[in-house]
Amino acid sequence: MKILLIMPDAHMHKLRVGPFTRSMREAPLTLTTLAAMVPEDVEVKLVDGSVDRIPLDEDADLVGISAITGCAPAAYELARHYRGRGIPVVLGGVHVTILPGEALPHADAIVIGRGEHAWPRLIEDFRAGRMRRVYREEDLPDHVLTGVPVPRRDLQRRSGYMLPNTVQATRGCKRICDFCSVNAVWPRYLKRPVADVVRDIRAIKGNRFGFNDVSLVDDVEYARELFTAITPLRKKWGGLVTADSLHNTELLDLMARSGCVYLLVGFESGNQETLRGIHKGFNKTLDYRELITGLQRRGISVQGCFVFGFDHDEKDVFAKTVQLVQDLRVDIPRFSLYTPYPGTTLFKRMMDAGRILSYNWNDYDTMHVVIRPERMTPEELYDGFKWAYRETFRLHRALRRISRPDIRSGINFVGNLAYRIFVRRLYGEPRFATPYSLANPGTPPPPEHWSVPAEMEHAPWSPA
Ligand code: B12
Ligand code: SF4
Repeated sequence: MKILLIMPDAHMHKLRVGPFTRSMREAPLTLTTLAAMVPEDVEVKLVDGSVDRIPLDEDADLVGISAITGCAPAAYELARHYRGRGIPVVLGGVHVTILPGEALPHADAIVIGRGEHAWPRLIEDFRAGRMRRVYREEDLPDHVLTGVPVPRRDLQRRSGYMLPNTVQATRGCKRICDFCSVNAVWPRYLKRPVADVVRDIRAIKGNRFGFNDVSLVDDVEYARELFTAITPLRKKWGGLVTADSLHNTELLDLMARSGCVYLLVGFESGNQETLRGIHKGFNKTLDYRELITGLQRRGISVQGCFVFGFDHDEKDVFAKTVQLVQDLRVDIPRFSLYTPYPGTTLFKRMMDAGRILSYNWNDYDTMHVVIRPERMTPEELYDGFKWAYRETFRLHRALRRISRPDIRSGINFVGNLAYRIFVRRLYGEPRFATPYSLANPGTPPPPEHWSVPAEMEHAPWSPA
């Protein structure tokens, strides 16, 4: 038996030089984790469309496709293709978990939620000729996520990623920012046993890795235990944390000692009222400078994320933010557009207010304007967003940010270079020419797309 596991091309973060394609991001764990659950006697091939060509003519007995919202239309298109060739297709991932009723007609079977347990069960059922249409993650009583295998990194094209080694210790987040999908997908904060995480890090060849947890230090006790356990491994690592967690200087020291050299922090806005409005009032704008210097003093590079298009944003927000990231000397700034992912409170609020401009999931990459902004036109928001990117990564600004004696790594240089290339794409590629897909803005997901019809819940799959 042969299984082909695919992630569609996410387009962003891609660097093409001649025939070479590279993702300027970390390697996802999605396919490598799923591959590790496949029985040993089954051949498995992994294809990440962001770094590999998708082999449309490949032979396989079963195809599994992972979908995040921005890639859902591409996932459905790929599913149509392989099903057209007579190969059964399983869909899973973040978007399938949020809108299972939308995904189901595109697939022979879907997996809702985490794949550990459900995916091996599905494979077993498929081989025994009793696959069902719908599989769900099982309940975990203690918020402890056991049974995650060591990812099959050997099956992924390592040279395709800026950071080929990734590890995940937790899933979910205890906060509920209004725009964030995380709570719709992982309603509970789950922690893996520290010993399992250490096992995965030990399995890494090389001395650098990234944690792809969305909120690594939400549970401070757990974080302490984890960082203490990985310190002897003497590896350098990066990850994502919330700004408020950076007040804990004891934890910061521990992180730095354990090898942390890079953190992505969602500052989102320089306006406290905006932060309150998006349920992220735990970010205190007055503290930003101190938090950033606290990290830099410890040799940790800061990728600071800011979002445009909030209801309080006036037309001067772009210039103000460009100035702010310079003043704060954010090592690697990153900008996104306020995007109402389905399942979030923002989605509901925008839908009720009739402010959603596009339901075409292709536009949900935080690089398109999909909601009507409150205090400017969609075009003004889009132009301002692109302008802010261009200005921030002008050579003199980037150089000023990165020419500092206290950060020793090449991370800032490479990060700023990557975004300078991204700015060229923002201004050059047809996909970024208009605020959203004007010709195909889609329609709202009907109620039946949010859940699985009762009669399908235990329905058996039958080959077409
Ligand atoms: C690596 C990563 C990426 C990679 C690849 C994403 C991908 N999967 O296609 C890249 C760099 C392309 C990327 C880009 C973006 N990303 Co991203 N990314 C991640 C990140 C940090 C890690 C993914 C991962 O490895 N998870 C670990 C694996 C094990 O979990 P998993 O993918 O959920 O898979 C499990 C289950 O879902 C299930 N499963 C998944 N797929 C399948 C398929 C089958 C067949 C089966 C059976 C099961 C199954 O089984 C797995 C094991 O349990 C996640 C956050 C996170 N920690 O998950 C965000 C995340 C997926 N990204 C997100 C976002 C918002 C973005 C960007 C918009 C960010 C940006 N501005 O750059 C862009 C979007 C690009 C686009 N065109 O749409 C959101 C998704 C929101 C949504 N509703 O889609 C997440 C959840 C982060 C967040 N804070 O909300 N991202
Ligand atoms: S944006 Fe960050 S802090 Fe807010 S809910 Fe999402 S993961 Fe948690």
